[in-house]
Amino acid sequence: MATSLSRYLVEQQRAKSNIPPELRLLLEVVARACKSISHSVNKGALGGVLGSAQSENVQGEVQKKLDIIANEVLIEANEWGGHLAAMASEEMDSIYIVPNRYPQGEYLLLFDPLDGSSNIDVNVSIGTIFSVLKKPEHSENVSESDFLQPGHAQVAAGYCVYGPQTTLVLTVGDGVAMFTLDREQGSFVLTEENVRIPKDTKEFAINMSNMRHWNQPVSDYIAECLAGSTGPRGKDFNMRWVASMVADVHRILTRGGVFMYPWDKREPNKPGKLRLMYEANPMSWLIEQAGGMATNGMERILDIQPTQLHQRVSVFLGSHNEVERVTAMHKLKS
Ligand code: P6P
Repeated sequence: MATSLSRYLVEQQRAKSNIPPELRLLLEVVARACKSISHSVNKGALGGVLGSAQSENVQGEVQKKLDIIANEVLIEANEWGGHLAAMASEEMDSIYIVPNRYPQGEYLLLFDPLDGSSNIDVNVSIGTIFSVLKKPEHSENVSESDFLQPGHAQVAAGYCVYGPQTTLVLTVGDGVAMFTLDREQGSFVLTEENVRIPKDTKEFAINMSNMRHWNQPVSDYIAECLAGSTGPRGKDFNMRWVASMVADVHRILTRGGVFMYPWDKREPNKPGKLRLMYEANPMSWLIEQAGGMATNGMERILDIQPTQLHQRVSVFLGSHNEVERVTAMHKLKS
């Protein structure tokens, strides 16, 4: 008998008491929202959902129609349930406080509603990334500062990748489980649990077109990979870059690898491109829970104390020994 997401969450709570009813409701609501987003994504041109929305988000990026649709789906699915106090999204300048007409709960939900949107119009995998925090006890009226918690405070994190399969990947701090959407049943079915990333890899993911902008440790690390069996690594490497973090991370969770989006000289005041709160933190927790490692080149991403909701961070994550190596190269140069 296939294990549904609901059964997995109930049995996880029964065994480990780490998914109280309100959190289970939250995760099931997010999963239902991802099913709805998957349906819209899969329609593509037939649903009139491709192309630009002719607007910009807080990041100054042009929003795709599906970015806005996915954001609205997540807001509408979660605001009435009584499990959340507020939400934060890559697509919204400030937090969304649950309206007074609904009861407020003890959780905070953060998400990148549709990551990798530059791939939407070219039919390449994209995804939804989410992170769950608890509202601080002392907090009467929820505010943005309540969200500024380090990644190790997350109580749940995951993503849903909209690719050849629609797969939900989740951790509540007791390993990583994967659920594939059974479209005939309309439910997510457990297809992998206790996901483990190989400690070593021969595959790296980075946008090579930025090479001239990297700092020395990244240049040195990539040069070693490119030298392959003729260089200090003594083995040849392969390269992948989907330009969709969800797709790259899913590949790494599935077969290992190292993903890098480092700081570069183009905008020296920006620590990196990716956002800490709703991209790097949830993905880093998943990677660590699967036996991998995630740093900003110098420190564990999950230990970074946020100061702004939309702050960015350099990201090195994946197979433990590779991330350890490139991090050590940064520390040597610091
Ligand atoms: P570039 C997508 O826009 C994203 O935020 C991540 O999903 C992805 O890894 C990265 O940016 C791609 O950036 O500069 O290669 O297009």
